[in-house]
Amino acid sequence: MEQHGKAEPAGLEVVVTTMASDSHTWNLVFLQLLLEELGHRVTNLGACVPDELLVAECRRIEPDLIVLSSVNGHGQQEGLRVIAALRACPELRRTPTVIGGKLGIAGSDDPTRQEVLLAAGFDGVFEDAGAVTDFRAFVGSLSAGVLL
Ligand code: B12
Repeated sequence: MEQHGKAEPAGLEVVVTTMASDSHTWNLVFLQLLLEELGHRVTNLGACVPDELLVAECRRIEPDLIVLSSVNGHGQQEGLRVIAALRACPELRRTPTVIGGKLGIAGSDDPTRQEVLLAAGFDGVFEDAGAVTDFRAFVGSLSAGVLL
């Protein structure tokens, strides 16, 4: 498997961020603490991150994993825009990138959302009740080198 980022035995280098419209922060704090507890290093870009800054920071950090979180209901729309910008950078084209939270305004039961986001380039979409458990398993497989 091709190696991405600067993964060391000590854990993954992870960027946690939300997107331009979203001012919620406790979701980001939660994800940072969860990932740090699992032994990974986190750069938390905070709320309302403009696309240009998000992409520039990811290019600078060259993370092993990018985690987008959104809860204000615009996550799907914004996620589609941001994943296109990330995948347009050769160095981020294959960086594992996931999105989660409350991604629309009609709850988590939109059957097409996951499909659309995965087709757009995300490696994982975590939205429903089991989101955190599934995310932990995803991160575990990444650490074990399964997806790197
Ligand atoms: C506090 C809050 C605010 C505060 C935020 C302050 C701050 N500094 O964060 C303020 C007042 C600013 C705010 C504003 C708004 N809010 Co608000 N807010 C909340 C509230 C009450 C709590 C959010 C919170 O902190 N939760 C604690 C964290 C830890 O939980 P969480 O965010 O849900 O994240 C969990 C999961 O979603 C999941 N998760 C999140 N991201 C990810 C990513 C991955 C990869 C994974 C695996 C899991 C995951 O893990 C977390 C832990 O379980 C929620 C309602 C609620 N009870 O959830 C509404 C809520 C999120 N807000 C909502 C809305 C609509 C707004 C506004 C649009 C309201 C308005 N008309 O102005 C604005 C939007 C502002 C903006 N530009 O984004 C809606 C979103 C609706 C939707 N998605 O369908 C909610 C759900 C309220 C509601 N029921 O309608 N809000």
